[in-house]
Amino acid sequence: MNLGFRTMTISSMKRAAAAAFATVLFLTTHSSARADIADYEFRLVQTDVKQGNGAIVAVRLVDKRSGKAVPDAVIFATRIDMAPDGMETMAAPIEPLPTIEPGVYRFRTNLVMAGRWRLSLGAKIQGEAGTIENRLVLKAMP
Ligand SMILES: [Cu+2]
Repeated sequence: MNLGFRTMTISSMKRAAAAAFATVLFLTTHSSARADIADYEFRLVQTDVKQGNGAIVAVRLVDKRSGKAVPDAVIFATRIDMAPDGMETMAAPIEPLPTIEPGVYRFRTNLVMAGRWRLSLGAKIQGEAGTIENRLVLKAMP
């Protein structure tokens, strides 16, 4: 009776260990194939933008592994300021524009001053955990 109980316990432990091992194996093999939020980045479509009100800044969200543009990201944070030229407090209003090309995200802003501007973006990507946060530097041309 006692022996039988122990045998059963050991065999069930073995089963549990085997199941746990299989789970680890599954997660390991599958996580290596899965995308990570670090596999994505925003890139400026153009680094030089005409200075002034109504300036349009466009970024492409890229899957770095394939180089393909990624549509349908949810951009929840945008800020544009002159931090690269030592004017971090000099920020401009920025608003999203409708998408024309999938994976390209456009914004209208007011680049009141010529020089370097920093565009900060925070976004969520469909099917990916975590958030992407990028800071891009563009140049407002007089
Ligand atoms: Cu400035």
